[in-house]
Amino acid sequence: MSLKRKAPSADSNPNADICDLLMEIAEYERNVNRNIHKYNAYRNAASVLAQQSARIESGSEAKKLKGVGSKIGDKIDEFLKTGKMQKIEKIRGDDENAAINLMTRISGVGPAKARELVEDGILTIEDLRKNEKKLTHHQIIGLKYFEDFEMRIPREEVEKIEEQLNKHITSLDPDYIVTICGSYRRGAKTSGDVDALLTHPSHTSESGKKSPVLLSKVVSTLKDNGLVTDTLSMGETKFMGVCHLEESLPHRRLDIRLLFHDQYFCGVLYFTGSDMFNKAMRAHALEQGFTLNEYSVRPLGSTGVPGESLPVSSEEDIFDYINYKYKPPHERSV
Ligand code: 8DG
Ligand code: CA
Ligand code: CA
Repeated sequence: MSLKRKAPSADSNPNADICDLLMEIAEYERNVNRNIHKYNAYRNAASVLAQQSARIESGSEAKKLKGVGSKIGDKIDEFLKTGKMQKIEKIRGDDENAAINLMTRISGVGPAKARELVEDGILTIEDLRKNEKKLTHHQIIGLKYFEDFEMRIPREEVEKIEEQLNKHITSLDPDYIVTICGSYRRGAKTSGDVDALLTHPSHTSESGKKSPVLLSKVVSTLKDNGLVTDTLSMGETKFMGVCHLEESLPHRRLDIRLLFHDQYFCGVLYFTGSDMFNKAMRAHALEQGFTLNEYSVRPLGSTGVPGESLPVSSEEDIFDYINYKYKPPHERSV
């Protein structure tokens, strides 16, 4: 999963401008100050605001919303009255902040590495391209495709990538199951990357390590066919890399996760997101006495200890267990 989160503002959000500013401050708090607490506070406020159907008219109105505290409320008020936020002006005016923020946009570069580079006097992408020896393999590939990875992927292109993945993977074995999750599965018109989940009926938590299904074999096939061009990182269950459809198109970020067949739908639910939706659903599960994660849904005993994983053969099963009204993927973009 990338660390880079997107503003939750949708096309129809009447507070989109405020949400974007709050997300800009959120990112500054995470990337420059490394203050995850403030990062979450700004992000939550932006998310709550994005869910309002009408334009917020004042800071005091904003403060009435759960998730908007008094300091953030004041900033919203300042913006509504003056059209500006001093905090934003300050953030944008500081070259060092801007450079740290820029560096964190490179795949594989986190806030600590970004600060280290800037302290070494590297302030631009051009500077960094002359100093590749400071970077890991992942970061070098992230830098190589910096411009490409910044571009959103049109839905039609994800459809083509999906088609190619399916074709090559099922030619290896027709029983493989591939699902593209993330924003694409939620129906988004564009996506930041491609989140592919993979399973096979013979690959279960029982068969476990003895299973002959290997992610490395799948990735080799995709490389042989030219769809996958680079590897950022490769584990037994998670591949992070790069794919490319044709010369005229940018290179795209592709993640492939291999899941056990009996845990597949919990994974599909989790990786479809959005992460705000997941948070809300997990909280509801707890209220109903269940613990839910990317692998399983389990009942909590009277002492709060999770029991055995419940059998799941669809996403609907999970909603049913925790007594949550089923929401199709396109209604999960909160
Ligand atoms: P995008 O790529 O189009 O920008 O959006 P996305 O597909 O929703 O985001 P993503 O970063 O690719 O993450 C895919 C899913 O992973 C996301 O929809 C829900 C799940 N997820 C969580 N928590 C987190 C988290 O902290 N970071 C990330 N990156 N993903 C998370 O539930
Ligand atoms: Ca992703
Ligand atoms: Ca994604």
